[in-house]
Amino acid sequence: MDRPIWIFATNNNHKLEEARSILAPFAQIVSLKEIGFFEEVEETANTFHENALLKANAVFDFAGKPCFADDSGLCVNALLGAPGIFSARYANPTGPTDHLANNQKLLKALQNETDRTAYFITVIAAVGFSEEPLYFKGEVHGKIAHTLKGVQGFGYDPLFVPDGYEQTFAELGETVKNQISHRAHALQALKQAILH
Ligand code: ITT
Repeated sequence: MDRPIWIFATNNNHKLEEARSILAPFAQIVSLKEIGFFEEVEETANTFHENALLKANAVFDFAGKPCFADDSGLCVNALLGAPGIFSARYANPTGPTDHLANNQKLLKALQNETDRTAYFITVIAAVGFSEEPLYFKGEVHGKIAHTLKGVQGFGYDPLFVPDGYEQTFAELGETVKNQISHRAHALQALKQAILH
């Protein structure tokens, strides 16, 4: 049977690669570039759910085909959930995402903290699969390291040590990350709901 075509409404190529590697056996994941969508959708809402829906709706309005978006971030307990929905814009609220500056700002914010527990969260909004939007959530819990370690992945991966491991996501690499990450859990839930 032919795999269904699902558009992934993201401008983040790392997210795209992760989704393709997790969902490839079940669905063809089409990028925004492939459908000719080059707008930057403003994330103006206050929740992961609403921001994911903004991105998914904008692309669904353009393409009219089933699509999903992922809004995600890192929530640090000692920082009362920050950077949270502002994870991409943590060090540079109005300009482009600077992952190194984000990681450095996080290390500074935690320099006097003993509680370094944190979790990544992904909320997927899927539009065009049924009458109403569908939502899928995934989390992975762990700790923030004291220095950046590893070169794989993106964003806060060089600082995030998932529970049960001694290395960061950036050291562990995609095979491990794609089995246990927030995004992996949310994508598996999407797959289960749509394809059973
Ligand atoms: P799109 O909105 O185009 O999908 P984005 O990178 O701007 O791409 P978000 O608005 O969801 O995505 O912001 C996610 C930020 O959260 C991202 O820039 C990282 O700082 C962090 N983040 C999310 N998932 C991550 C992961 O798997 N590993 C490391 N950092 C992650």
